[in-house]
Amino acid sequence: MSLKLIGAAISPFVRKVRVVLAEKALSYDHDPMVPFGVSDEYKRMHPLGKIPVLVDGDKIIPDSSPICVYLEKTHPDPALYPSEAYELARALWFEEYADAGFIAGTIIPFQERILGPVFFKREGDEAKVEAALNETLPEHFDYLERELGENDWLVGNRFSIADIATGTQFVSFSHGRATVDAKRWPGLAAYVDRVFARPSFKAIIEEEQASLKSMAG
Ligand SMILES: N[C@@H](CCC(=O)N[C@@H](CS)C(=O)NCC(=O)O)C(=O)O
Repeated sequence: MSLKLIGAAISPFVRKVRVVLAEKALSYDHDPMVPFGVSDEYKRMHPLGKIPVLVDGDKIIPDSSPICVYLEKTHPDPALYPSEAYELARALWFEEYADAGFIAGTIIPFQERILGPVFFKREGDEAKVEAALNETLPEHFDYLERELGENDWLVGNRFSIADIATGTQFVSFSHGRATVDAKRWPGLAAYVDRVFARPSFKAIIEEEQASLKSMAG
């Protein structure tokens, strides 16, 4: 049965699922629906009216986190979730942290520099960007730098859902022309480069950059 992913590619949560699909070399149909004025039919699949939703035959899964677990269980190879209890708990923690907390800072440059001006035709607010960069994000970057230590990846020193969930937020951040200061956070800056260089992320980033460029005109 073929998979169908619903949701615009520029959403960090849709991107998270697309990276999992790419890591697992799964093909799928993609409906790039934007979550504004969503239909009643869509709300029957996702009562919150958010993206993404995955459809697998008669199975409907809303929300990126259960979608990624579903893909892991149905296509276990390569494994993107640690099997050891503590590592699994840590990976799920980083996923929750990125999805529900870290995003509040990383999305601001994208919202104010791209989403507002390009999609909603409103002027971006650089003061909000400065506040995110100088007030909100430094403590998150300190935390991630500390958690990475000398490791290449966040959990068990193996690429996992923790890196996908965190990495997708850094992609939005970079679309907003923002970077991690490598002098202040050398480990984190190198980590972001490492995540972006993975073939799964790289292809998706290049595709999104091209479509953002064409939308900006
Ligand atoms: N926890 C959800 C978050 C999904 C989410 O917030 N998606 C945004 C797009 S990035 C959305 O659909 N927003 C529309 C809305 O909130 O009505 C997930 O992981 O799928």
